[in-house]
Amino acid sequence: MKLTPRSSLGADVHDIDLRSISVREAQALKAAVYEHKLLVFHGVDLDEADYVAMARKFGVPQRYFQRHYHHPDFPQIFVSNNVPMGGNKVGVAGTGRMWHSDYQFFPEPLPLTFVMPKIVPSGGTRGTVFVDMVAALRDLPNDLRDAIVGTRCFHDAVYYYKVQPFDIDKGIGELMEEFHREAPGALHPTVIEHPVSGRQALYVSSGFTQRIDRVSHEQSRLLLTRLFEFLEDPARVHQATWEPGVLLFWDNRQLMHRATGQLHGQPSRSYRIGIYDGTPFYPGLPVTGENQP
Ligand code: 7UC
Ligand code: FE
Repeated sequence: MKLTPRSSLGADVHDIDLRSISVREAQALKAAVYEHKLLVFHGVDLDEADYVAMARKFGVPQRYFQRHYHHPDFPQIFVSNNVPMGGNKVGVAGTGRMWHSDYQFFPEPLPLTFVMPKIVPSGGTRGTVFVDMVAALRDLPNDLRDAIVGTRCFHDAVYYYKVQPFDIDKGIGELMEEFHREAPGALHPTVIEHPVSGRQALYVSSGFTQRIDRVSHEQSRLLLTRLFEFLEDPARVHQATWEPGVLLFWDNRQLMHRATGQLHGQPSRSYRIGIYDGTPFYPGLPVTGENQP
């Protein structure tokens, strides 16, 4: 195995057969993802069963709360896809195109994410972009940091609900109510501590973060607008390009991300597996994922 840190963010990993790694090697790679925040594996060739088996060595694979995202044979695989499979629509097209951290809108967020591009549109800009939330907190203007330290934010994903065939004739309000029955949203500290390294990171995103708790509406809007402008400054944004044979692996406690670069109508498919890593998302939360089937 050869691990090469990138000058910007993350590290590239070459010369590794993920099909045959041991649980101990997986633990070492987990330590590497906590350290580097993002790992980009190269030369990866795993089928669905291999992929799920590999993921189990890192922790408990997640089953996404909405079944229409699931791969028909492997419910642990979250399918982002616009190409029919065996004549059927599988998964959801155009997921994760807003800045977010996975499952931020749940009380127990998702610690680690694998994304494996399966069909990569031509053009070369399809990828996932990331912002380092540890570096962002460190670089934040003092007055902004002082204003948000100690606060909590409320997160909600209802505005990204993808309408399903069975939703026909339902009102928007009814759809929102149904979504909130399963995922009512969640409060989290605006600055979280990493349970393994103790690093502090900002934990907000313009996709999911709705407001700062116990702060006036005006003040909340003002602070969040400043935060998002700061975070989304192109100088803070790092690209991991999708290529055949690439597998991305990142730490949701230290990065926010979004999918980029797909032109309308271009075929695109990726397979995500979320990992509960046996550690609370931040100190004080329970160890997540124990109730995954
Ligand atoms: O369709 C999507 O963009 C999925 C998004 C609302 N949630 C992904 C996640 O794990 O937070
Ligand atoms: Fe995501």
